[in-house]
Parts: sequence; C-alpha cells; structure tokens
Amino acid sequence: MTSLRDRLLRRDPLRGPFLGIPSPVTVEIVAGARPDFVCIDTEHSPISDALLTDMIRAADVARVPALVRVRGKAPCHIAAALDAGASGVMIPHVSTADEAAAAVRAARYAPEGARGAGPGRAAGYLRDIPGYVARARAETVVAIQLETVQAVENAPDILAVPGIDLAFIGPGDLGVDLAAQGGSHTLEDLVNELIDAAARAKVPSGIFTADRAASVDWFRRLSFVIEGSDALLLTQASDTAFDALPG
Ligand code: 3PY
Ligand code: MG
Repeated sequence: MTSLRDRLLRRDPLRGPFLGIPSPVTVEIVAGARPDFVCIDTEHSPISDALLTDMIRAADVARVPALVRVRGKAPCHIAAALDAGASGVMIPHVSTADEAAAAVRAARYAPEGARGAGPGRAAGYLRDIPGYVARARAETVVAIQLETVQAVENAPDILAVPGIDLAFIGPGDLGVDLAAQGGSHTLEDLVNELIDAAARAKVPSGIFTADRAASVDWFRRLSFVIEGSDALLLTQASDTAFDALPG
C-alpha cells in the first residue's frame, strides 16, 4: 500500500483534521469520513500517552494514517508517538536549523537519526523490531511547524536540514508572534515567504485552514492541509442545531 509519506513526497493533495478530543470514539467517527489522514493534537489537548495509543489504534482500525502533533520538541514526546504506531510526527515551534536537526534525530533511526528501537506497539510488542525499523525508515513522516517570525528568517537553513518531509505553516502562532514583534510585514507576506522557501528547498509545504473553501484555495499553492478539528466540527454542528427555532 502507498504510504502517507509516499503520497506526501509526490505532492498528492492531502487533507485531514486535527483531533484534540481525548477519545478513540471521536477518532472512529471522524475517520469514517475517510480523510487522507488524521492529526492527533497532543500540543493543545489533554491526551495522555496511554490514551494516545488507543486513539492511534482506532485510526488503524479505520485504516486512516495517524500523525501526531507532539506536545513539545523533547525526544521523549516524539518517541512516545512513534512507538505507539503513529505514521509520523509534527513538531511544533521549530525556529532554527538546530531544532529541526534535533527533531529529525529523534524521529529517525540511524544513520539519519538516533531514535531508540523499542519493543512497543509499533514493533508488534517485540515480534518484529527489524521489520518495523525497516518500515519506519521508509515511511515515517517528519513534519516541522514553522510558526514564528524567527522561523521565517531562518527558513532556508531550517529547510536545508535533511530528513524533513513537510514544512507545516501555523498561521495562528505566526500571527500572534508577528503582532508582538511589530514591523512592516503582514501575515500574508510571511506565509508567502515560507511557501517560497519550501518550494526552493523542494520540501512539501502545508497549512492549517478553517474550512473547505479555504482548503480549495490553498491546494492551488500547496499539497497538504489540516482543515479544522473535531472540536470545531462539533461546535459548528451544535451551534447550527441549537440555534433558536423560528418563532
Ligand atoms: C497554528 O496556526 O499556530 C498552528 O499550530 C496550526 O494551526
Ligand atoms: Mg501553533
């Protein structure tokens, strides 16, 4: 079967949601809609490592690849997601080439990195460590988030780090940082700079969008979109459902 990484690297248009509700039930419900992937968000959600494993298991049952946005850059967060069987990791707030190199080192096995080979779920609980290591070398997605003004300044150096599969732009944090720093650039300028830098480095780029219409627009310029989230879908559906009935 073609892996998510293969599809990403050949620039297939890929669209899926963030999942932040701490429940495998939500994963099953959303995965039933057949997104190209789901991205379980442990950066901004109360999802423990044990629950994360169950959420990845639910995505596996639905045969939808699960990426995990890890809660921080520390190698232990990256290892926890990958050892639980995630198809890849998204590392938030990468602003320098050194941080990008550290992320690749934690997520990839030698010789590209220094990830430890563990006996966890991904490796069939000891049944298939060599097989898993070979699959992981070929298929693990390493996505970094560029979402600070410093990341825009350092983008050429960051994206020259070998082993990065996706430059994912976080417009929310980038906008917050830009507003705090001031200056004459607009958010749009910075997003454009990041997309251009990724194109020059021949690294696929992606972005977060709020809805389908925005995704249609972005797919003209890039090939990977995280559209909304489980909570956003539920919020919108609830607000629509319980809007006051006509008089
Ligand atoms: C951001 O916008 O800051 C993100 O992390 C992705 O939505
Ligand atoms: Mg962010």
